[in-house]
Amino acid sequence: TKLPIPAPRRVDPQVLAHEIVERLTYRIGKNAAAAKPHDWLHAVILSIRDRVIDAWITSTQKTYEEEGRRVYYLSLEFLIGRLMRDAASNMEMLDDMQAALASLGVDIDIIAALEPDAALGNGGLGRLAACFMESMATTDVPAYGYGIRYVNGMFRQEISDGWQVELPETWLAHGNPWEFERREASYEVGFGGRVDPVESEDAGPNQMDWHPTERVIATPYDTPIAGWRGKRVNTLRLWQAQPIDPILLEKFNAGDHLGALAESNRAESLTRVLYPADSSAAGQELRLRQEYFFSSASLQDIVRRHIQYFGSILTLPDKAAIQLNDTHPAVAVAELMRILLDDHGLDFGEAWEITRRTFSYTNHTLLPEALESWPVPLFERLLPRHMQIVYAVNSRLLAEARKSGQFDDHAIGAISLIDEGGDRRVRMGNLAFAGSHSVNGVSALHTDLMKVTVFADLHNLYPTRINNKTNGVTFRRWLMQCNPGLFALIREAIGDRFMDDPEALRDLDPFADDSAFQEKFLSVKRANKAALSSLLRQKVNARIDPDAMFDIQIKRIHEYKRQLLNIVEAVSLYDQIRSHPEKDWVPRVKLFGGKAASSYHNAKLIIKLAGDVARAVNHDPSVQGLLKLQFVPNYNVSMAEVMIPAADLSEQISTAGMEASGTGNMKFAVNGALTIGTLDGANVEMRDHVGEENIIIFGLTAQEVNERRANGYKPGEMIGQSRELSQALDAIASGVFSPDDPDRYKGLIQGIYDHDWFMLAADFDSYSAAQRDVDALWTDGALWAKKAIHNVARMGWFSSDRTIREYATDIWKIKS
Ligand code: DL6
Repeated sequence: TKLPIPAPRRVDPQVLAHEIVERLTYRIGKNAAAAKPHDWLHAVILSIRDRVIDAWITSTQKTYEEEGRRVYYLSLEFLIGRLMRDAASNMEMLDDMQAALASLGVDIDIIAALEPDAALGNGGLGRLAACFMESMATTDVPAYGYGIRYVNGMFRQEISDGWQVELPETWLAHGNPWEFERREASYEVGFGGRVDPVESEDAGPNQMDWHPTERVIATPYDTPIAGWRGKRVNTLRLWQAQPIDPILLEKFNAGDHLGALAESNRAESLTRVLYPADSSAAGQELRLRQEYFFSSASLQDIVRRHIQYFGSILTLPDKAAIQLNDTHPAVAVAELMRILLDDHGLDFGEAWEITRRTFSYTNHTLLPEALESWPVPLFERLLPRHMQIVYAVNSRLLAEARKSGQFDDHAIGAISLIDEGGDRRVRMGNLAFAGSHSVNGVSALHTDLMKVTVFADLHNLYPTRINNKTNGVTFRRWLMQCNPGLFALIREAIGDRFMDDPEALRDLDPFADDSAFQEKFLSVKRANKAALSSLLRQKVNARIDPDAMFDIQIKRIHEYKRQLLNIVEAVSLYDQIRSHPEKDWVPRVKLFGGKAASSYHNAKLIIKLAGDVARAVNHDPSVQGLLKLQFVPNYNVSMAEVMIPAADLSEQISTAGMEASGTGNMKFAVNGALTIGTLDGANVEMRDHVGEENIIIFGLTAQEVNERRANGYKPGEMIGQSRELSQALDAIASGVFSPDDPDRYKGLIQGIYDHDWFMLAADFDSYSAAQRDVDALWTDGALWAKKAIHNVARMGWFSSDRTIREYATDIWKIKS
């Protein structure tokens, strides 16, 4: 069924210009002559925000009147990026805003670039949460996002002498005009202390009295998130920690000035920084405190709202669906149990039933090092009542498993919420699994693997609980806003329907064979590449030819994502070009971007290697114009918005079975890049949608990776069989690219000879051959364009609107 296309809303630019000047005068206190660029930015944001607020209030009222179920998305990360263009575009006022500003002599692009990225996340998981917030508003799902208002989000990366340097990102330095502080909705959150039984006659059967020794205040800051065409505006509620007493005057007056502020500093440091760890558990006490802090504040808020509107706690699951974004908020399971047992006096079985019906959990990784667990003594010291609850849940869980008669001791050990091997630890994944009615993976392959790896035994115990929800991305930000050239071209070809129904992009498919359209498509790409070239010239003084193939790998730096494979292949290509200058080599620019976790040595070394190889290659006259490498510093959402539309080739080359889904892969494809990738994560489903002739797949499958590992994989043998690979590895290991420190990469390369856990050697030849196929394809511009257009046309299914509709129907049981 085809949706009617809503008529676009227009706002008279003159009216808008008046509104902006009014905000400038009365909210910022300046006239146009005195206003600095940041003042204009704030005035513009305030004018957009005021229109968003009208829709926000209507949406909130509608939600209350409908009395339906609401979704609460608990996530320790929301990687939002800039909001100005996003909100203006969703409110359908971007063009009019541009005209209004032009009439005031202000360039929208200049002020838009001043807006800091809200980088409250590390990578894929956090950016997914941001896409979901926008899609929930677009698909009319009444939802609240709950997270932390980090004062310092993801660090700013500088490259100094080729090495990553981490600097604090101060996104709040100029204030944040999007948010509203809601002091009236603050809660106390406690830590530590002791637990006493409740002595009263009418106490609940499992009721306890927890007396924390430490308390902090959680204060919410609300940001409105507008959906497409402003249909619905939902709330992103981020908590900030504050002390109960801002200063201890007694100490201050006694001359102990530092001591007077110690408690205050301790409270505020709770939400000061985002842990920059991705795909590895942070493992520190402060992290557990952050997790409990935001989970507790969010649950208190949800329960308070529920009781206020619906009266009885017993109906909570009918009105609230709480989605746990990974295990970071998994302690919320124990917190809800505590509230139900201790504050509401329910019996254990009833409380557990309510809890399980309320929660659902999304798993985002199978990497063992990323699966969160907490030492029992730490958990018990910080959260003594929750520890009791975990034990109580565990004894019932294990009793149920034993009673079923299908598990041996080993399987019972795997189901347990407590890991008894080594030091005893609370397994947050198992807690989230046991406490949820739905557990989902984020791509078909990932979900299948979950069932046979991390959650194999829990899956056997609860065989209907695991389900798949393949990730998606919002096409408003990742096509319509970031690629205005392609957006206009698509509209010209197929009209506007795809703006409301992304799957209607399919109407573009026949244009893949239309040579006039191909040319227009290629000229849009060329313009995007020229824009990226000039940005890189300005930022890192790089000279990049927009006519070369732009081959891009941007994502967190991690060994499983195999930036190293890409660099080693570049070294091998460099050798081949020098050995055979007579061949028709395809000019290529290889761009890399991404941050390494601060403590991840090899990831930092890989960044250094990219820079070292780039220096050698880029200065070698024998490959001039044919091969160039560039590491782009401080990769973030805003940089992605420029790089992705400019890509010809998207590198999605993780070791099969290790990338849960990927979402960058989707953004590149819908922007008309061809993917070179393994059959990993959502690449598998992308191949099914775009067609295997329109994607370049190479390497081992997840099953083959598994078999190799199980059968005693010998990387040395593989390297011996590949002249290209062994030469490239030898060059790197022997210091060809690091004459200042010839041994710099010895250990890194030795790791490939010794164990090669990420199967670089096993996949190298296949990757290299695939790259030469890519070269051959590039020489036929029309064929390349045809395949790229098929990618754009067939990626509609990967809209996060589709993903959210699946969550809404299958998990949250609400209409969207
Ligand atoms: O589901 C979003 C995103 C996936 O696309 C990536 O494949 C996956 O690596 C990422 N997972 C994380 C791990 N964090 N934890 N835990 O960011 O999730």
